[in-house]
Amino acid sequence: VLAAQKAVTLIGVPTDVGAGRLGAAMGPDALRVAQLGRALARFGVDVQDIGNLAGPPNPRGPRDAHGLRNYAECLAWNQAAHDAVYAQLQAGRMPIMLGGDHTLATGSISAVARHCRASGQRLRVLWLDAHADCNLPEISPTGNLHGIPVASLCGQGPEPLAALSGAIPAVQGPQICQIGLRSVDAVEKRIIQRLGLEVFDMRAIDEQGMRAVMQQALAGLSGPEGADVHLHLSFDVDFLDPEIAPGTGTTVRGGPNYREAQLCMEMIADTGRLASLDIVELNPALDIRNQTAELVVDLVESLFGKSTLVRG
Ligand code: B3U
Ligand code: MN
Ligand code: MN
Repeated sequence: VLAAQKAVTLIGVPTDVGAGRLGAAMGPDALRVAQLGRALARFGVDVQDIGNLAGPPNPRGPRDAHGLRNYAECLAWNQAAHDAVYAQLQAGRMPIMLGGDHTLATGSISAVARHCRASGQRLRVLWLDAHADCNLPEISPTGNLHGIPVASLCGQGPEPLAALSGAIPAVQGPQICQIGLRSVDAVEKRIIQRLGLEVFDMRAIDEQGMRAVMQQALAGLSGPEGADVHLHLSFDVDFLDPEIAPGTGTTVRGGPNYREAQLCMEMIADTGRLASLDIVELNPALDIRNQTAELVVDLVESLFGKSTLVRG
């Protein structure tokens, strides 16, 4: 196994309160139907599935005075995600959060940031997504909280969310590397710059290829120089091209194909530093015979070292 941990805990977080359409709340069970746990156990990983966290239902509310929809419910779910992820990190296990919409990364990554602060590790976040997710409440075109987690983690936006890790900001912009972007709002482009995020958009992948992009994104992680790095992967399923991954709420054409996605995961596996993972925005109501969930399981297998040959 090439992940940093041999003990993994699956944490289902069944909510779509941060999304614009319903269905991502069924993501955790679709991943179980696709046998995610069994796939990991085949690599000799000790897999524990603690089931689904509980939280408020989706009120499908309008935008509030700050421009956000379902804010109180989002906060409750993120607090629950934070607590569950932190407990698993403290127990020395690798948390895999099964979302749920991408708002939940505020909770999970806040827990990882808290853990890294306490243990003196350096945190690196890889954010695979078609979107930048760094809107601010006032400028968000939709008011959906799954469009703001990166800004929240970097200390922008509503205070209780930004403060979940116990420190503001939970993460510095340059610690976050976004890959696969192809739908970024005009104001978000300025926020990306202001926060200092590292971004490899689809144009970078087109021009340089996935291999060169991942080499840059993962620079310094392998070997002794990366020994104290905790690598967190936040995997929004809409990162993938909709031709191979239709089961997600905000598809954008022109994403990585099957081979590019596999290479991306294999190169992350090669670092040996992966220590926590979010799988978010899987929407079984939009999927075809659970194929997107099965693809995600296939890719997570690569993330845990299922490559063809022994290399290096
Ligand atoms: N940037 C838009 C669209 C969006 C972001 N993330 C998703 N969609 N999934 C927004 O609503 O903030
Ligand atoms: Mn996202
Ligand atoms: Mn997205």
